[in-house]
Amino acid sequence: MNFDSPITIALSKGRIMKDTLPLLAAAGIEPQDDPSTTRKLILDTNHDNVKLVLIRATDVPTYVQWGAADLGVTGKDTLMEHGGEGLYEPLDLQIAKCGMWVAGKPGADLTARRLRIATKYVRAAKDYFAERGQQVEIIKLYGSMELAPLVGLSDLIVDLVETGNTLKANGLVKLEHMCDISSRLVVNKASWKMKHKDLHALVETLRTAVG
Ligand code: PRT
Ligand code: MG
Repeated sequence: MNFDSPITIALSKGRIMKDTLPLLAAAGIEPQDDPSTTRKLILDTNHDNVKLVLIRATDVPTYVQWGAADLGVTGKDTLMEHGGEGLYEPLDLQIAKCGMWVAGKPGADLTARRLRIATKYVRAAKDYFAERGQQVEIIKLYGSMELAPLVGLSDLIVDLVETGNTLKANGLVKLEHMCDISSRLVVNKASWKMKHKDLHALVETLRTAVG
């Protein structure tokens, strides 16, 4: 591919990076430094016009929304919490897949009144229980949700589950499947108009690479 406009792509280190690099490589984009070990936050690529910015997973939609990056890769979970303002979501990259689940101790009663739910995913949890017509108290956490039911902070958690090993190691079980999660390509709405030729071609190349 050839890029006429400067393009900035936002990625987060970890599983999203690992699964996105092969897709970018299929589009002919290769970072100059090893993104998993470098301490740089802005990486040059083999294209003069294309840069990668490495940011915290939860910050990717924000950078793209404000146009600090033209496009980015972010988990559907993160996107749901962000709300998606100012973003297009043209492509499901089918990577970093997992499920969003209600989990808790075995036999926990999901229909009990005034359930306390600990989660990083406040918006998703609120919407889910509101749809069931259930009043719940949401406790916002930033990580290690699995601890909450063990120490009596909450009755249940809402978290992502991939293998189920983390729940199992803490004596918790999956109780209800909320939705499937995968990572999405997000594009800044203004960039999509102003750099349409380049971004459209890139999205279509990535679509083919995803298969
Ligand atoms: O870590 P940081 O606070 O910077 O941000 P982050 O946790 O959002 O980033 P990262 O890189 O950990 O996750 C990026 C994206 O990967 C998420 O937004 C999800 O869309 C996706 N993803 C896929 C997952 C998982 N699978 C996953 N298993 N993200 C997190 N997990 C965690 C889960 O929260 C739980 O603690 O792994 C644990 C469960 O894994 P299993 O295999 O034991 O079930
Ligand atoms: Mg993490």
